[in-house]
Amino acid sequence: MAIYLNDVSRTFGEYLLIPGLTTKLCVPSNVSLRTPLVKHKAGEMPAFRLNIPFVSAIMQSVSGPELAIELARNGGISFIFGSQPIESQAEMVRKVKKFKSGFVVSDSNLTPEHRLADVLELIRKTGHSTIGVTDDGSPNGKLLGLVTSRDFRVEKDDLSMKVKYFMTPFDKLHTGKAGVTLTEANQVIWEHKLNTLPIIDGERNLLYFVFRKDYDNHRENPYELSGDDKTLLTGAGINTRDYKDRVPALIEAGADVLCIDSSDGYSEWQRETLLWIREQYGEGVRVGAGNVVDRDGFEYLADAGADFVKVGIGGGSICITREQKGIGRGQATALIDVARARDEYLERTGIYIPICSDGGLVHDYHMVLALAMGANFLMMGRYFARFDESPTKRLRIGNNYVKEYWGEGSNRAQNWQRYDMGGSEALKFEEGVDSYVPYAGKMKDNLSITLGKIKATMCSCGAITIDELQRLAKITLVSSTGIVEGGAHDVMLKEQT
Ligand code: MZP
Repeated sequence: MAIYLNDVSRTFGEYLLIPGLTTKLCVPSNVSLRTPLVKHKAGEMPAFRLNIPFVSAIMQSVSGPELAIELARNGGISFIFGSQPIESQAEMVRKVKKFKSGFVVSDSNLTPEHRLADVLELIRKTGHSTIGVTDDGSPNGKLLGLVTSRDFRVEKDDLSMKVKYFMTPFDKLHTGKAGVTLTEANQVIWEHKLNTLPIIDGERNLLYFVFRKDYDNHRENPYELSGDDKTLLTGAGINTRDYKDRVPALIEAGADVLCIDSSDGYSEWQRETLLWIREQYGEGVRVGAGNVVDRDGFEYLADAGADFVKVGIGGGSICITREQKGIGRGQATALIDVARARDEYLERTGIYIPICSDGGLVHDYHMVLALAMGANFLMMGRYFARFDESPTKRLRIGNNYVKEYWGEGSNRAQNWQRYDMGGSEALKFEEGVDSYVPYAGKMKDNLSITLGKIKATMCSCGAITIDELQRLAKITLVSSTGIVEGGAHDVMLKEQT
């Protein structure tokens, strides 16, 4: 006979936090959101910690290099999506690792043999009006000159004119040497009234541009998540099919943490993948696994060597797995079950394995509930997809701006490895949808509001760390009428009258 779990499968919207004593120490400026990312022995420091408990979903429409850079600069980490060829994923990882605040790898480059028509086409495509002229047209080729809008007149010049005849040649350029600091580079820009300073290495290869206009954008970021070598940290998604090729390429590219991306991670394929990584790299490569929704799944992946475990099946905003396959569990119930298993595992083994609540976080208060229920960090797709930095297009629909957001299990993403059921049979049905989300502007502005709310709630609960929140939180279930009471009710809202 089947096993029946009699507890109702619940989600975040059904719970509220009851305030605890707010001491005078409990002010938002005292709150630390630092949290462990990977497994560690009790009482020891984990190899990786996050400065804010947010990670971005392993999705095409979310975690590209631009978002990864911005999230790491704000204290979280992205997992660059794995549903792409190995080399292009590795290239995205490299892009994050190469990022230096204020130093931009040139994305518009041509050779001296290109023509004015190519210049115009490139400007149209990238929207950038500074073009590096290198011997091979690559971002890091030997620098031969620079083209900006001051070097040509579209109305008068012949479109077939070669770049070498109108570029500003190398010997007329001011350049900075590798290793120059941002302050020094800006000093040169200021002294010589430049718009751009190319930075080159000893062989004259172009490394970066420093732009005058970026000057104000690069104030210190107190939460920035970087390693000992000062590069930003980044994660990357892997799957249980091509890991023997993908993992070495990602490690070579500089990925700091990996995560097996699967909608249902309680499988022998995940175990095999984890064991292979341990065999090859020992503890030197950190890898999360999942997703699971109960104690059994957690313990299986913990025993197989996972560095963290992701929790959540079917709760994602773009997910239709529950409708299609009838598997899943209310996200709050799943999290509470796995958090208990994590704590008991710690008692038994002395090893702490962080857990990540993945998917279904809609309101900011859901985030603080998830942390209170035991999540060490939160993975979000929809939240990040709305920002300027996500890789998708911003569109105008009627009077609203939106961004595209599609599931990894949709026909558009074609990420069938994530839904792999083994064997050679191709997937027959979709588990995700293609959608729009409301455009919300810059990540930094949104994060400051969300984190502000989380800190305020923690103070109400008498906690200034996530660990304290998890120990002190009093959580209550709410009835459906109680939920109605929680919103504005029995008044006529001015904006609707
Ligand atoms: P959300 O933050 O948009 O609610 O959920 C994001 C999470 O949904 C991802 O991290 C992933 O676990 C899951 N996901 C991604 N694609 C699909 C799908 O196509 C999906 N079904 O469920």
